[in-house]
Amino acid sequence: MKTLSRIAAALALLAAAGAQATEFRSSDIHPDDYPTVLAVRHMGETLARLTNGRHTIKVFAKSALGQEKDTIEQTKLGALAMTRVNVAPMNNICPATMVPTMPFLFRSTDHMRKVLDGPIGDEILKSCEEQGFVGLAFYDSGARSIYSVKKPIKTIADVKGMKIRVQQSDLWVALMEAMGANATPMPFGEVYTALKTGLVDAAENNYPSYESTRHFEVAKYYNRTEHSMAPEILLFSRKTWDTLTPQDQAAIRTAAKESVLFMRKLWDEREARSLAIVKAGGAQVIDVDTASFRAAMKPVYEKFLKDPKLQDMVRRAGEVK
Ligand code: BDP
Repeated sequence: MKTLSRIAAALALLAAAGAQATEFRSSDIHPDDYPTVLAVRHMGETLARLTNGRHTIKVFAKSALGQEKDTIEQTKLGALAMTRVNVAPMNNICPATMVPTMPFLFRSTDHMRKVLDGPIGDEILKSCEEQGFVGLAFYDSGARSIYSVKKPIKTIADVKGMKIRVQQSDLWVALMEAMGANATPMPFGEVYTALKTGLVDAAENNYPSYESTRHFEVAKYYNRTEHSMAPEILLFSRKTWDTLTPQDQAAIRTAAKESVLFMRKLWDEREARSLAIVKAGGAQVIDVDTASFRAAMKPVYEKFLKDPKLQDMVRRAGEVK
């Protein structure tokens, strides 16, 4: 009996040693109270619960570990376990992420959520594995609109010749050029100064980012172009992933999926709050003739969706009711 329990104790010790306790580091460019940051923290709590405290997540917010392109690189190398970024800086790396970026693809928030929760979303997440990333989930990022410093935008003609900051992606450059603008790609952290010094005339984002960055103080016209609903993506390092047990991988996936629902609730609240803050701060929300923008987007689809697989995803996305 005694020998048996000693063996059992030794086995338990061995198992514990094999399944190491880890604090996974995750990065985000947004501040501590932003929905994406809170959602990954929530995911960490779920993960700790599912693994009896063996695994946790520490979120480094406010670009503490770098801008999105840097943290993507670190995640690929395994120097960082996770990163939460927009799909834009992944567009060149993992082409299927272009699909949910495509201009005017989603009819509504509900439509976007349904597509990303279904097989198309899963296919996009999976497609990043070859590039060294395990795609865990998408988070909402609302609709992006152009905000300008000097004059409001009512139709596409008003955009002609404007210098507009875009995320670092070839697709985004083409999208803005198709509107007649001069696209200026740069990291998020440089946009405030670029607007302030006149390096760019405008930028584009959702209400929460327009508000949290205080961009609304320099660019007061928020023109509701709502040209893209490019979502956020949660990426895990494939290098780190491959060292984990299937049970731990499953726990991470479950925790990530749970955080999506949590995030959506926060997101809806934050959008409303941010809109109120920017309006109180003097921003003017301008209604736009979106049809003129929509009509100009054909070349973007033609140029970036040459791959029949991607074309098919866009077609199927359109069919999701
Ligand atoms: C915000 C996204 C963030 C992007 C940023 C940008 O949440 O991931 O980096 O836009 O425009 O909405 O760069």
